[in-house]
Amino acid sequence: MQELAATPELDYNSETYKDAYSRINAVVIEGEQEAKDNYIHLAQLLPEQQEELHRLSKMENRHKKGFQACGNNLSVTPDMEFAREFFAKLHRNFQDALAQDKLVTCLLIQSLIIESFAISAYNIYIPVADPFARKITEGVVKDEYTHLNFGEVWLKEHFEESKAELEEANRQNLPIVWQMLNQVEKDAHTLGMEKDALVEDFMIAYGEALSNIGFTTREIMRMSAYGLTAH
Ligand code: PL3
Ligand code: FE2
Ligand code: FE2
Repeated sequence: MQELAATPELDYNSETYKDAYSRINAVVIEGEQEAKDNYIHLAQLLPEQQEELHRLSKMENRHKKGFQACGNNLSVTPDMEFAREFFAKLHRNFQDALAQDKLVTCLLIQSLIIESFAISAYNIYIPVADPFARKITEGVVKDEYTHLNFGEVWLKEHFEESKAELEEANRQNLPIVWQMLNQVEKDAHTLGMEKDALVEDFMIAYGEALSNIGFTTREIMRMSAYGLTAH
């Protein structure tokens, strides 16, 4: 007896699969582009870490190219307009924070929220991906853990003075993540990914990051509740 994936066989070449893929693939490509730009912007606020941030930005560009290849491989044209709309709120909040030199908020949005989002999405995707995309995504997700760590390290070193701004940035941005997930829930399901699993993996990655930075379990519980319940 073999114990393989519990999901029924996915037909990667069906129109249904490819239609859903055109949006999910676009969202991931746009996410990598957003991350690439954000690391360049972060280098303005953290000049002493410029070299490292430029290195991270280049990795994001490679990720973007990898996911573009995944779309190509399935003959899917990514719906980039959908994806830009999908990221619009997080994009605007990052840009607003940047304009006000709010480094802590920028780090929360890029290093914690976007990277945790990527880690959860990619881990859930790997077991149901086509063989070409699986290989690429496995390589990418390893990098994303190091990106999450970059933000953790800085925020841990500056925890006391960053704490209030982190809580405020969490309150403003975490609800947006749940809105984003709702928008792709149906398409993700078509690709064999369940929303509950995505939420669970996101909270594990994000909660662990908050814990490593210095938040207590009680504080993490309180912060995680934002957006899940009505606020
Ligand atoms: C950071 O390096 C990249 C950021 C990418 C963020 C992607 C978010 C995707 C959310 C969509 C959830 C559906 C699953 C997608 C699986 C490939
Ligand atoms: Fe990435
Ligand atoms: Fe990343």
